[in-house]
Amino acid sequence: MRKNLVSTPGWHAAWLPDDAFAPLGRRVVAVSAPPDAGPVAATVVAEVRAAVDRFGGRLLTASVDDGPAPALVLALAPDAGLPAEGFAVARTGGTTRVTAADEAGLLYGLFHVVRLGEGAFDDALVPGSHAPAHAVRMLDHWDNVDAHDVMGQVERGYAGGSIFYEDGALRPDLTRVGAYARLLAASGVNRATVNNVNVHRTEARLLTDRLGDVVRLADQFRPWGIRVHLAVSFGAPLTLGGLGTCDPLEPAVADWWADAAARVYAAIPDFGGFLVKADSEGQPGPFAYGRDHADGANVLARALAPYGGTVHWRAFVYNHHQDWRDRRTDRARAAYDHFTPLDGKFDENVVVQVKFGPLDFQVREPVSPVLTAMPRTRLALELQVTQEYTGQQKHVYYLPEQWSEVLGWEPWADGRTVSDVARDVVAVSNVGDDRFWTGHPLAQANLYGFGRLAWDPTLTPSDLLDEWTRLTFPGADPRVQDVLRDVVLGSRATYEQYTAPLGVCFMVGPGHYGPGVDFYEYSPWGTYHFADRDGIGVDRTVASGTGYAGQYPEPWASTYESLDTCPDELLLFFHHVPYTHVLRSGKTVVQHVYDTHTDGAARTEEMARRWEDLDGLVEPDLFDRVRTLLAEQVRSAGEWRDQVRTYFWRHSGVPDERGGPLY
Ligand code: GCW
Repeated sequence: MRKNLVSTPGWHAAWLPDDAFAPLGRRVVAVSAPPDAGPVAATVVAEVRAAVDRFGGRLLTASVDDGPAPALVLALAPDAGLPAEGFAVARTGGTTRVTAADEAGLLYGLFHVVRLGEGAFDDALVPGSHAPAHAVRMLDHWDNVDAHDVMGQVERGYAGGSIFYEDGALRPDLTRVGAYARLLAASGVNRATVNNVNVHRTEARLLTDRLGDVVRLADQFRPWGIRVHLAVSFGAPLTLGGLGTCDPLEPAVADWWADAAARVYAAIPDFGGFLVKADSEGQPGPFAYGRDHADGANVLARALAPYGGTVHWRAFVYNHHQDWRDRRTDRARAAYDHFTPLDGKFDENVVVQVKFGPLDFQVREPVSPVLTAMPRTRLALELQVTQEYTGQQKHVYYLPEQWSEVLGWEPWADGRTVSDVARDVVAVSNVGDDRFWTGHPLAQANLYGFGRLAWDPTLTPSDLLDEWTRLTFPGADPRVQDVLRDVVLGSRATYEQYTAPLGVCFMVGPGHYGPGVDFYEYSPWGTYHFADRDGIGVDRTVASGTGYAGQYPEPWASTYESLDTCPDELLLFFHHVPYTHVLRSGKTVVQHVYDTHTDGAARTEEMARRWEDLDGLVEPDLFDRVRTLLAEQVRSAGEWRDQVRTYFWRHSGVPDERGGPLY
């Protein structure tokens, strides 16, 4: 048990410490796969070999029949009728047998056994088949090759530099990228985009003369069953190709993309495809030529199609030069207005990638209606593991609590969920070159949870946390699990309590951290609360507002439209109401704001106190890092509490009936 308290050198082992492999490593394990099965199968053999070497077990490869009876058999069985990447598990006669559809399934089966620990060798093991709910489970990296003047090496990155690039170049030593790929594979991720969607000058060249960098990254990811994608600039034919245009309907432009794709596939045969942010926040796109997003996406899709590649084309398109005086323009409407008329016009290998909400990864937004309105288009749900608006990895914010809600939301209230509608699930990575990978050590649970939920969206956040805890702290004192549950579970609700209330969005300060109630109110990026002396909120109804509520199918259009049925937590997203409006909870809006801010900030103090119980039970540097960050969370939550409460008091003149301090 003591060895759990020793820090590992280099980077933290996260959810794959050696000890997590002890139950399997102590046993006789047979891997049954032809020698030419491929690089992922070779990884499985290497993983098992390392585990048995460390813990005294034995690896059988040639034939399962000679030698001692194995406790575990991992077998490739392409004809067993299992779905791609899937595997089946059963236990008979003292042997646990994992049968896999393909080499990726073999690897996922191995990590399944690791997750089960001793349970994998218990005769009570429940047999079953496992396959991913989503074929594409992708992490997007907003990493820049050249550190950007404002955004740095990783745009919206809160965990140090990039693990890929440093000082304007690919890192010479990519060992850590391999270790990262291993962690991702163990969580179920199978795709990675290796550069920022804001494609700047140097990064654009990853498609051309810097392609060798992508080749080297793909080499690190391939053994782990992860295919690499590249964010490309729509303007590349113009800026890199010297064509004088990037009009998607110009044949020379189509030829340029076809050549570029051919070169990429010659170098990386299992390349995944392109990711594009076009006509969005200053990135070039088809609008400049009077073309639409289908024209733009299809020209790239046709270049990739011969090789089986896809274009992930982002729906994050809105006017970021809005005049705050203009009360009709509503940023929330934009993606739907731009994209839904194009349903059916995208080629089959185009995936329209939609942020989960209509705005921008806020703590509380309704689910994007775009996901409900493009039945003839392949869709990807885009989430954000990096905590841009959710505490920037200084605050504990357990994202699976939000993602489960989104994935399980039923747009038609008929059992069909967002997970059923979105074929791909994508998220912006939260990883950097920080020793703990994610800055905040507990933010590792978000990265882990993303992969697991993309694989199986029905897993509960609390089970996922326990799973992550068992792997990350194997053999730890039982108090570790108790404390982690106390600190982590409910943290999304706590953050929501002390930040922007009732579905009002933004209210963040510069850099999107900390309170800034009016910071965006008069900005060109959109207007979010319209507070005056009488009330607050955005009227997005069809009857009297921007009409956004009408973008939903029934029953949600009517539910959101009416003050009587709109859920409290989204009230101010859909309605402008007096401060004294009574919520469905029975409280007035203003008293709700006072109470939640007082209680939410107080809760962070309890979280910090609870963490102290782990002193001496986890590695000292992990303990200290979380302690320091919790102190910052307490400070920041107090600032949020005081600013938001005081803002509401000054605007409404209504006192806090609980008598808390107002300034
Ligand atoms: O969330 C916003 C961020 C930008 C980001 C953009 C996007 C990569 O503030 O930094 O740019 O969204 O998703 O494209």
